[in-house]
Amino acid sequence: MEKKHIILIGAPVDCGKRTRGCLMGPDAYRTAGISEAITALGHTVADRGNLAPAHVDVPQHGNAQVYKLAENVGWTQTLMAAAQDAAPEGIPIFLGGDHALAAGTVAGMAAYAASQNRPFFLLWLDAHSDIHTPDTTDTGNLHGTPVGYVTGRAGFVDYPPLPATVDPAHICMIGLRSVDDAEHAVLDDGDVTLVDMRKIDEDGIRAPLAGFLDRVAQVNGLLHVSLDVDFLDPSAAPAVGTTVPGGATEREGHLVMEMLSDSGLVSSLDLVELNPFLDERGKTATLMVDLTASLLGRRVFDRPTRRSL
Ligand code: Z70
Ligand code: MN
Ligand code: MN
Ligand code: MN
Repeated sequence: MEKKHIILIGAPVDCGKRTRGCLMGPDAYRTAGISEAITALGHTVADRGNLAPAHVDVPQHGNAQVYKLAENVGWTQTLMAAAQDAAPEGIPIFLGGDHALAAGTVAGMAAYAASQNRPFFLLWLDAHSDIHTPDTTDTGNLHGTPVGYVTGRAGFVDYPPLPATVDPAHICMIGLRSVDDAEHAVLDDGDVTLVDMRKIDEDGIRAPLAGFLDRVAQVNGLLHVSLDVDFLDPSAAPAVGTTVPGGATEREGHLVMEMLSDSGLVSSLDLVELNPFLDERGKTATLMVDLTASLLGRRVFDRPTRRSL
């Protein structure tokens, strides 16, 4: 794989839901050796440390359930700027933090793509579709809304204006198994490519991902990958607030990352929803670091292995 410059950006976002602990995520990745794993593959790494959210004043949202709106808006502002700042210099990896951070990272990367006149694509690896708005969320947890924001849905009144909206036809979601009614209402007849666990069981994870990557490659697109820990089955990745059984296996996770690596299309990555408080002896943090290494070129063999017929 071509040698890259990787920029680690700590985003200890913990305001996207009520269960606390994701703020420890960035340091758990560092403790699990993320810099060393990347350097070992021949890439260069710059760790920019942890960011803090901009201070903003916003009125209480009309939906009284909405939790910590001001902090979410502040993080969105900060991370949108951080993504646009880092993208010209290398591949930013955002060390989360919960999935609320993707409102900023995806919006920032989409703005960068627009500035380069490159089409922008989003691969969402998650049990959830996270396409609520502050008005449709039942829980008020804004980590369930970042895709709603970046696709330009109404209701994000106090958020920064989007420099570039993401075309739903340029989004592929893989690993879905927990989608709320209000999310079905936008997804069922929409343009997002939906790969739920049934599709993975029937066709394997390779075919739908290959189809999406072909589409990105055909137009020389720029691809942001947002990896939620709960994409994986909780037996492999237990360090999440709400476990959703029936997720992707460790092997499926690695295959996805290896295919992304081979494609050469990935411009940026979110590692989100790791709650180190809930981990088992660092197992989930370590797996997320290993998946990142697969994405950046780590292989068992560096050439295709011989097959017996
Ligand atoms: C639900 C909600 C969610 C992640 C949970 C769950 C959202 N749809 N997202 N965990 N990563 O509360 O809106
Ligand atoms: Mn998510
Ligand atoms: Mn999720
Ligand atoms: Mn439906």
